Amino acid sequence: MDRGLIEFYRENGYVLVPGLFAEEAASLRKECHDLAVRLSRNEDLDATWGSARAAVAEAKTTKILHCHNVQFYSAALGRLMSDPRLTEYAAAIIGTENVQLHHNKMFIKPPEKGSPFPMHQDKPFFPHERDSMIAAIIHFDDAPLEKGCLRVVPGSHKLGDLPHDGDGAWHLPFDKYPIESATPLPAKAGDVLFFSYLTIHGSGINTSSEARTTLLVQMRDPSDPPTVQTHRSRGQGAMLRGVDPNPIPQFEEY
Ligand SMILES: O=C(O)CCC(=O)C(=O)O
Repeated sequence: MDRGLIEFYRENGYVLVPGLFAEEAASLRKECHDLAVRLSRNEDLDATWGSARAAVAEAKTTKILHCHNVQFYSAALGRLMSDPRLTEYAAAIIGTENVQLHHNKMFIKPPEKGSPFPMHQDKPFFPHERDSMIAAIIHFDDAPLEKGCLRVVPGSHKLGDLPHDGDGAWHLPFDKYPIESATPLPAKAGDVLFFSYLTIHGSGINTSSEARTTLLVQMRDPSDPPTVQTHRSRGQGAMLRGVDPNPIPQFEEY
């Protein structure tokens, strides 16, 4: 592990680790696209934010395909989340031995019309006591600027909790935080982008001729409890590295 990258994260609230999954990116990309085909037989996978449609003129007709909790549909994607190449960085960034899954989301931004994400912090969606939550975006294909790569405001993880607009689908005010003003982080297939749930981030429209395919994994220290019981899902609480030192039953039995 490159300790310099961890230092970079502490200062900037994000870090792009190159090539972690470069070898398997193409096969995992296919795994994602096959999954989207299987799922879309039974449901509409579009997850475009209403606020994106309202604020970005071109987003009226865009789409983004998504799937929560991929481990219930693909063993390869499930294994990826506990792969030590990912979890060792996650542990070092969080500053813990133990890494717990909060949730994950596969996103496919389709060519020419892939939806944007308004700028936001993730914290309002699922606040935790010690702010240990981080996201890792695993890139399965190249994500240059024109594909709507992630954008961040470097150092914004130090700003604390910012007031968001919305009611559950939180975003920062569009006039103060236009997507184009944030720093784009183009990535290559196999790169992993880690960022704090306090780091301001979003992404633009995919206007390129190829899909942008990613898996976003939200992880936390299992000893950092949520302050609000919200954003719960079936796979939440699974250990990706180490142990849960103080396990408590989180859900009623199904
Ligand atoms: O994948 C992206 O472009 C951004 C996703 C995001 O910000 C989110 O799901 O909170």
